[in-house]
Amino acid sequence: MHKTPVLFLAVALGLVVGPAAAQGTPRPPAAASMPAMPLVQGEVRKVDVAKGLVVLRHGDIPNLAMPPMTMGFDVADPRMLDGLKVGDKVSFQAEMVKGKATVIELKRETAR
Ligand SMILES: [Cu+2]
Repeated sequence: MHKTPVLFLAVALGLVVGPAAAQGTPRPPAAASMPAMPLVQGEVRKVDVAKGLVVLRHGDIPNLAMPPMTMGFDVADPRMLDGLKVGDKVSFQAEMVKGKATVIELKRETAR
């Protein structure tokens, strides 16, 4: 079919390696010495700054062998919760710390 001109245009505009491709796909485990801590997508359901707790509806967390669900997490640093609101979309990394699921990295998506 007539795909060639479209593809050419996409390449010319730099769309082939655009942000959409980079965002959706989980990165393969990093080589070298970086620990393979996957970024997980989530949505904020509740924030409790005083207790350092956040309830997230989260996607698959491979490193915790956890399927998608809604649950509470401790946060490694309460400052992560600054300005966080119910309904915010986040990407985060979670780890078991002293037997509790703990968010060790949290980034608000800039969508809104
Ligand atoms: Cu969970």
